[in-house]
Amino acid sequence: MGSPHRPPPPTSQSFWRSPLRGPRLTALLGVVLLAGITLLFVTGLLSYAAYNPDLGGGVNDKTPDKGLLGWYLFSWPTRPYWLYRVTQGLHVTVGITLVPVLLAKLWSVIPKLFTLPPARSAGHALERLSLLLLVGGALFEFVTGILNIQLEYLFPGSFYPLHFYGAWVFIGAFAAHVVLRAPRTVRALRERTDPPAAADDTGLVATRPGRPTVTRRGALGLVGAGSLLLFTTTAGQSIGGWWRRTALLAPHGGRDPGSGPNGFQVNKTAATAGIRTRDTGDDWRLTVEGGGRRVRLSRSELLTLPQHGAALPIACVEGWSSGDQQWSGVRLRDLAALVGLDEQPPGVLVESLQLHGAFRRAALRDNQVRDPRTLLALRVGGAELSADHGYPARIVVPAAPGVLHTKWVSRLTFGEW
Ligand SMILES: Nc1nc2c(c(=O)[nH]1)N[C@H]1C(S)=C(S)[C@@H](COP(=O)(O)O)O[C@H]1N2
Ligand SMILES: [Mo]
Repeated sequence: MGSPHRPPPPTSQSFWRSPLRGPRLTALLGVVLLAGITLLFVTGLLSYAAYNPDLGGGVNDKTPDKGLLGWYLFSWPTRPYWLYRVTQGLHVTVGITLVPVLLAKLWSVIPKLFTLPPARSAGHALERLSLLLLVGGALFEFVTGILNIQLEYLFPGSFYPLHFYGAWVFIGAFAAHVVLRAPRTVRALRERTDPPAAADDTGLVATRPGRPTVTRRGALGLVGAGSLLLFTTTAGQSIGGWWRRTALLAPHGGRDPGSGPNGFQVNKTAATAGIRTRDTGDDWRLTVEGGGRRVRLSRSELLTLPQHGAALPIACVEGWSSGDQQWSGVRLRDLAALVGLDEQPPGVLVESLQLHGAFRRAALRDNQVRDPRTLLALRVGGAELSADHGYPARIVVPAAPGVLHTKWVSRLTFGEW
């Protein structure tokens, strides 16, 4: 026997009492998410293309079984040189900024999660299943993305496949949701106010509303303020330089990289990569292979080759950037010419001294090798590279993700590998 004073269960619409809920609030948050998530998806796809995943041997590809999901891959360009810094900075910054909006949106529809019966019809069952993929997919993508930024590969290596396949599952459910809800959203945005519960066919409006503690405008303001706070404490890591100090939430912002020409962001130190000083001393040689030939060069020999400069940033998938640094060293295409590949040099496999780790080697495409700003850098900001920045030599490539900027290089193989 139900006592009149027992609170209703969450499966009852009268359990949910906030007078803020309603189709208009949900629609407003939904439109912001539609714009934001579309941007996240596009910049995410671009980031994957920027990794050169379809280069021979699958050296760079963390999702070799992607099949048709790689349909859109194209040759990532080398200009403008700040391209990846912008696309990935947007991906990470917008992702973090959207967190309060996503949480508010989920809050605004949470009564629907408990609706009984679980399915009224086959169509309704299908719709609820797609909502499961939608909500689960959104949470999964945000959580894996944020963990990757904050904790430096909590799931080493497997972050990429998780985030990649998760994105496709999520975006499928998201597209279906946008199409199904478009009419309702447009209607809710046209009507200036949310309907009273009696006229509400969305099941969002409280049937027994409690007393408001904040106006709807105030609630939206809180969400916006939360987003703004996250934005201002994150964006600095992508902008770099002085702005890094404002990046309170960006994990790499706090680590002091020291001062001087080498005083900028270090992702992985020589010590953590297991680089021993005796391997980078006078006995170090660079092996250049290709076109059936092989040359070995000491660092002083490399310094007698024509030296070129390029102002380029390191920009990591995690969203941070070093800002433009003045690198100098030998053009990769000049090194290809040393083994006779001076006309239309091919792509290159770059290998480092490092014995273990996912990023000890990387493949660059022919357009990257041919760009005159792609260097085997020996110096930065007029000084020798520091051990942590890749001494004796590291790769820099315009517009490419940080992961392709191999440090402690020991071997270059042009063409087939
Ligand atoms: N040998 C080697 N090179 C490497 C890496 C690595 O782990 N090992 N990390 C890469 C990644 S993911 C990035 S973002 C940049 C970071 O460069 P930095 O530490 O000089 O800022 O170096 C790249 N080069
Ligand atoms: Mo990176």
